[in-house]
Amino acid sequence: MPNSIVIQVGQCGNQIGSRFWDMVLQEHAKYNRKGVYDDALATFFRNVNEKRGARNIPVGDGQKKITGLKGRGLLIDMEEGVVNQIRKSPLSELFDDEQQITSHSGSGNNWAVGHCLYGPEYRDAILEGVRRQAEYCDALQSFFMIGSLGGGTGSGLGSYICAMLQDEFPEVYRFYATVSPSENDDVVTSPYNSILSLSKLIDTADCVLPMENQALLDIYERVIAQTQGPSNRQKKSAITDSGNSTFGGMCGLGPRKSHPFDAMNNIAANLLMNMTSSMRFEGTMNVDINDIVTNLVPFPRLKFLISSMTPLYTLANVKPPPRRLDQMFIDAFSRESQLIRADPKASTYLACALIARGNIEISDLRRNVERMASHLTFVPWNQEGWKTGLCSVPPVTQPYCLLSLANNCCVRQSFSDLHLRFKKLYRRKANLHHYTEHIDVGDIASSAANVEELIHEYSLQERNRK
Ligand SMILES: Nc1nc2c(ncn2[C@@H]2O[C@H](COP(=O)(O)OP(=O)(O)OP(=O)(O)O)[C@@H](O)[C@H]2O)c(=O)[nH]1
Ligand SMILES: [Mg+2]
Repeated sequence: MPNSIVIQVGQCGNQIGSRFWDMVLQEHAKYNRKGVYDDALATFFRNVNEKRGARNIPVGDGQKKITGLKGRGLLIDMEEGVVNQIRKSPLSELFDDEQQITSHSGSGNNWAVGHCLYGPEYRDAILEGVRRQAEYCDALQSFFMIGSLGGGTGSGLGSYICAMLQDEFPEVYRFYATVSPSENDDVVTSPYNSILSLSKLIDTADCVLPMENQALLDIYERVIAQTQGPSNRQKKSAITDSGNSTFGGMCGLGPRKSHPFDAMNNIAANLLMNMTSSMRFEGTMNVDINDIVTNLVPFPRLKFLISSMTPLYTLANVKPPPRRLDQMFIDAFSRESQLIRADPKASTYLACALIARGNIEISDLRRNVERMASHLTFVPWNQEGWKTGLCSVPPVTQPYCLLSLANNCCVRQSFSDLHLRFKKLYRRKANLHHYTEHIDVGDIASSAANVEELIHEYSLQERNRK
């Protein structure tokens, strides 16, 4: 079974990463009752208790300390706050000191500080950390990076690390889950950071999974509205995992304060969980991570996959109202379910993957793909551009769910919005001097041109629709 390493960078990256580790543990705890170190666990965890061999890994009650497992991950931030919180939580059992790389002052919401100062300064330490994790793997297949576009560390250092991985591990797939800032974001410089970071990722990642904070928030609010519960507080905790209950599989985060981003981060973490479900569990039609890149990225630069997950209440810890399975497929293509604010049905698909989990038959998949295909527009050269997968293991609280990953031209809307916000600042040279201390103004202009070119390339595909 292939192994993957998670590299979480900056505040947002580490906070989403924490949710991921906690939830992935829950999932394995539910389906690995005997505590056997198996292929499924090996994807993201290594067994560090050789004496125990493959057996007796404490799994499943959410109480016992983890003593036999370490996560295949690196926790990187140029300030200490978030990583210190992880250190104080039961999740800390998962990570040795060598897996945590922090500094003191952060990148001050400045991409250039993260990229040009901290990048070279921490390169050796980070590379050493990655190498060590890679050595622990039997078959390292992919890196999953997580970070925001709007801050300084996730965007600046994160994109630096992605380029470093491209140089040092060219044969290992680089997936990058990005979070774009909402318009009322409190980081004034986020448009600069986003454009500079995006430009680097166009050239260095194999596949980017863009999410927007506004879309995550909208989904969260919709889940709350759909969730039936006696009180608002209960409804909220259904998705935010409030601090009162132990929320975790083998370790649990234990009692802790819920964080405003928790609900949104759960959604983001679910994306990574579902995407890797068929790497981790058995299924009649497994979709490997290679398959996703090969099938969904037809051109090296057009590698941005929009995602949706249905039913929406999969994201909440509540009992689903009875609904038709087919509705889940219809919803997966709706604007409201997308993790960016864009409408794939009104735009052109280059390719689309559907990964279904749980008690779903191949015939359900076929029927729904056939039915949906007539409502969607695919590029003329890839009319049958579907990739489908079935993983028999459902998410923890629901009988089934569906992840859609699509290379769709509507993604350019997300970049156009960021580019517009960038231009507003750049035209007046507002805040620019913070960047030109570290990079040439020409570098900023060429990054913007690179993103504009990407928007143009997606527009061309759109125009070529039949
Ligand atoms: N969804 C989500 N967004 C977050 C979270 N934390 C921060 N953000 C968003 O990320 C952007 C700021 O980036 P951060 O991740 O805080 O910055 P950083 O990478 O730590 O970089 P510096 O603090 O500037 O060194 C803003 O758009 C925030 O709204 C989080 O936990 N979840
Ligand atoms: Mg920070």
